[in-house]
Amino acid sequence: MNTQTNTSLAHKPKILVARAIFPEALVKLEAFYEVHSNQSDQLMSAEALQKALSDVQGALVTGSERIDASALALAKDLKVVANISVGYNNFDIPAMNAAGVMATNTPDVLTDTTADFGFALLMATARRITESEHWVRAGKWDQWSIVNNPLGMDLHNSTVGIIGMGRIGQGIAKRALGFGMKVIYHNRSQLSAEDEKACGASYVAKESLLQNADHVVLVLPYTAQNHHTIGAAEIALMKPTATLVNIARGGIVDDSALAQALQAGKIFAAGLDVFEGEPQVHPELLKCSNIVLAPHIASATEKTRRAMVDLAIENLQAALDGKEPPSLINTEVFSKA
Ligand code: 8YV
Repeated sequence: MNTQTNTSLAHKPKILVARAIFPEALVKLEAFYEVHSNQSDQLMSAEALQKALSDVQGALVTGSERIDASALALAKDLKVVANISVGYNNFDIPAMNAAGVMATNTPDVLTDTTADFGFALLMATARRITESEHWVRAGKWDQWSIVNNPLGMDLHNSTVGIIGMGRIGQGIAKRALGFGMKVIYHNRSQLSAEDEKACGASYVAKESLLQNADHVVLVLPYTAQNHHTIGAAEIALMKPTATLVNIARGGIVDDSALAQALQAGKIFAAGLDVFEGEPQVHPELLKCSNIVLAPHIASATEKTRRAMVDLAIENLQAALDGKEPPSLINTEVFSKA
């Protein structure tokens, strides 16, 4: 790890920036803190992270850094870990509570960017855009054809089934309405009548969603209960013409079962931005042509990534100033402090 320390500011609180961030954001932090930053962007080992957290009061991390009891074992001064991510399945919240460490995330600022991407992935998947591009690049396009061109599935007038109807799920539903799609959804809890109306969505049981949707989009948070929400049994309920899009988290889909289903033509196609064990991708998925693959980039526009970093910094600063961070997850730690 290439760790840089600004030693001239030793009287300032120490913080860790676990991954590369925008240079301007680093400069902003250096005005207030003694910053230990990992601008090499190389993922730290668990041991290096534990050591790096041992003498800092705050840390900015991403979804790739696991913050659990072991990471916190030597962290005697740590007050806050600010995730540059809305999902926080990398946080062991009970362990952070036990250590008295505030956990924060970055909701709202990425909702529309992520919903845009979910819709883009859905369109690319249904209309076989990457498969078509590979076909053109491979020189296989020798003539226009009614039937011997990559034929896709329509979005307009189709039914989209959204599993996980938080802010991003609702954003996708609103976009689907613009395409004249029928929107059904499944969620831990049903939305208020007002929210359902705003995104034209009807609540259905998971089985009914899988049976009726032409396109299934996954936007639920990863929890132990949500592990393999979609496996072989769920795929078996889907229409053979259906598509599946996962912009949620790896582990929500059983990637091995999905690869088998895609290879056997049990569903039409899949679009994946997240993978079990990413950045590794299941080798059988790589063999499928009816798939669109992306490297976990749903929030990746420069404007949004800057907004995520800024919100994470705001959270960290509030916590270190003794104020309640705007997106504090474990409020009990703040109220006890
Ligand atoms: C992050 C994400 O880029 O916010 C999330 O939950 O999935 C992405 O926006 C990723 O988690 C890296 O921190």
